[in-house]
Amino acid sequence: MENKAYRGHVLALPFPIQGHINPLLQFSKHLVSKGLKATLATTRFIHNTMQPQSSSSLQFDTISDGYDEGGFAQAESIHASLNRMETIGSKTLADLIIKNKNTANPIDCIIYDPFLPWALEVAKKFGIFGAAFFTQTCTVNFIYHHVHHGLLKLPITSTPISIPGLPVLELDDMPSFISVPGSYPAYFEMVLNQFSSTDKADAVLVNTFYELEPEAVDSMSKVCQVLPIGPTIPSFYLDKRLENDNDYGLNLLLSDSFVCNNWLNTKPEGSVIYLSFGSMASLSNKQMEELAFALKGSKFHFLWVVMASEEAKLPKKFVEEIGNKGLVVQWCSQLEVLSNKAIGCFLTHCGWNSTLEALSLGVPMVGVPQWTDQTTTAKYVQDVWKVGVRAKVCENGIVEREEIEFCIKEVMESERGKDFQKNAKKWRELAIKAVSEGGNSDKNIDEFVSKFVNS
Ligand code: UDP
Ligand code: 7WV
Repeated sequence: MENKAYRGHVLALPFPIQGHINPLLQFSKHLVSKGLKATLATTRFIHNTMQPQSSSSLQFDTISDGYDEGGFAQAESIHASLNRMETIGSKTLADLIIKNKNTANPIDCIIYDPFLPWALEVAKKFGIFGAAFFTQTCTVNFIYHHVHHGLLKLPITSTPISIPGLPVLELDDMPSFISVPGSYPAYFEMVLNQFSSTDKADAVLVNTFYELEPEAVDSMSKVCQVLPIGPTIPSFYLDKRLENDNDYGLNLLLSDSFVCNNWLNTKPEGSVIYLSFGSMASLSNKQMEELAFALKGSKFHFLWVVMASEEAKLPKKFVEEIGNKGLVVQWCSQLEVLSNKAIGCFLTHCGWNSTLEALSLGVPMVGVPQWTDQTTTAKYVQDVWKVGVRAKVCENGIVEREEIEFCIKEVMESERGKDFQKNAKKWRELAIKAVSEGGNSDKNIDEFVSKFVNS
């Protein structure tokens, strides 16, 4: 293996959570298909708690974020965890680079999550090509870029907000760190800090595709050259160009595909609502209750991912009472579910991966965003991509059961719903085109590789 003539060796360093690992892992597989060796560096904690899929064409290695035993979510504070990740991450990343130095395939390029801007400094210390890989929409990145450079002053005192290349945005459409001043200051600093390093990065990659946000990509390209390379969905679900690429292959939680598929396969086409709030779900008891009652009251079947940490928030006896109408699971293979014909709509928190997966598989959505970039993505789902509705939130911050039922009906059975379906199919076609040979994302991947590879 070590003697194989690779065109180069890239090291991919994701922020160590599911929603950031998936896209960088998939992108690495693309690079392997272009003749490169790719190593994905996870944390020791992640490496010790799960098994990467053996069929994967990637190598796996580790750095430490300083939380080898319990993971960084166990840290005393967000601020402390990010600092520790920087100190120990920088040191162990350097060790990893050194370890590869005198081998047949030393590291030529580091692709880092800009949530970890220190990775670029380490790369530069070793004279290695460094590429930032953004895991949120170009729109959201551009908003943060504006704030970081003082072009958008906070707190926002007049609305709507105009940013070149973006539709006019209301306060509620902005990322939560902006619309809810003072919320998660350490994370807000982290998302703004993404731009502390991009001027020095040798390339800036974004997991989106040009057609989804052409004006945002064009606007941002005026300040730094951005290369949209997405969607980073396993090839099996798009153009099927990569062999054996039908799963992300690094799942932090176990799913029971057999149970989900069997259940879905007994349901008529387009008859099931799929619900998930992603890997960091943390809803209030009241919100869980409103969702539960809405589902019970609606006439549609549903498949609901309720993570173990959220289960206690379900109304008592809910699972028994719904019978065969609904299936509640702790985790699923979301791509498998979304591509099942039985699914008619995805009620989602609008995490960027989930949204991109729904667009790529042509599934219309009900957006129930919770925080971070999800609010902005939900705005686009409804008003830009026109593939669904965004649920209205009451003064108490809750989306009430009547609103949930209304949104579900809009998507599942209204005239507008037919348009959502048509538009979703269109986005699927465009996503396939973007990653296929000669498509915009495919060309950008080639351009990226040519920046650090000689042959
Ligand atoms: N996911 C999954 N099974 C589930 C729920 C989610 O495989 O039951 C995957 C989903 O396909 C996506 C990722 O987890 O790739 C979640 O990322 P996203 O950006 O949507 O949300 P986050 O977890 O970062 O909030
Ligand atoms: C995890 C922690 C903080 C943030 C995110 C994930 C995200 O939005 O991707 Br800001």
